[in-house]
Amino acid sequence: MDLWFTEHHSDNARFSMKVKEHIFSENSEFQKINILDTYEFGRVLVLDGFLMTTERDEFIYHDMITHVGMAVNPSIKKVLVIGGGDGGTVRELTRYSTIQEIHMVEIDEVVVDASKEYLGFTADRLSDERVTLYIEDGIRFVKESKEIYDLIIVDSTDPIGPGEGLFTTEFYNDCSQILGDNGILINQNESPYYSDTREQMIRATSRLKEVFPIVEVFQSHIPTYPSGHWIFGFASKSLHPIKDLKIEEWESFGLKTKYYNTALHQGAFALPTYVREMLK
Ligand code: AAT
Repeated sequence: MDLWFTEHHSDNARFSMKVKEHIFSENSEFQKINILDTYEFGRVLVLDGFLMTTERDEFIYHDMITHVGMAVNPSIKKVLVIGGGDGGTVRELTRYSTIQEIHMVEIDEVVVDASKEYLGFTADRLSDERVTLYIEDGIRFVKESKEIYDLIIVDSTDPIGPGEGLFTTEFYNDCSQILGDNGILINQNESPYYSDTREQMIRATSRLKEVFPIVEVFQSHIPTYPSGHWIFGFASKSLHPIKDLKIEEWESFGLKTKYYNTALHQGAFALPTYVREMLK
């Protein structure tokens, strides 16, 4: 009999993929973790029934969550990643030889260990010598940290369960305290399409605006996330994502990216009218 994984995208819409093999399953202190091998999307990481990463389309998410900030401030040297236990965001960051320190704060050690074991395509750079891994709640880490970062990437689960506090005004305020004057915060900011994620996107964006003078959102196409239309937030104390884009400097890194490029960077901030109106 065929085995299928199904994610509920709304009360009336579901998304399914045919499973080749169920590789890993564990209930951690924080969430239910599953890793599956699928025919269409390769290996996939599922937390509490929601897809986090797939081998086939993770490049889109990890390119967009990493390179947009790096191209606005190519001098970024010290980066904080909150969440991101699969290691994909850290992998993209380690490609910049100019980055000196990467701190990653992931609440769930089981996600990291399982990713190292079964998802080498994202986790293989967690051993880079510039990376320090903290197994800790990102909310507390940010509140107590005395460091100053150039870039904070919030690579979090959706605002239910352990990820909920990563979408609050208080958390964004704490992030702002540990960002330098040219600091940038990038977050995964949900989707405008279905009603649940739409409300989450609107709320997160307006809370970012309470804290940061510059807030813009940008979009990308992620086939395995609900509706396939996904939004990221860009927040900064001083840098604008388009006016301050450093095309030549970023090109001079010579990175070969599969999704991101500087033309797409500019286009990604051009939003569909219905999304613009939601965020007014
Ligand atoms: N790189 C894409 C994968 C993720 S995983 C998000 C990670 O955030 C998970 O490993 C989860 O354990 C971690 N996390 C959740 N809450 C916290 C917290 N409070 N502190 C630190 N880490 C946390 C993102 C997928 C996005 C999915 C969109 N549908």
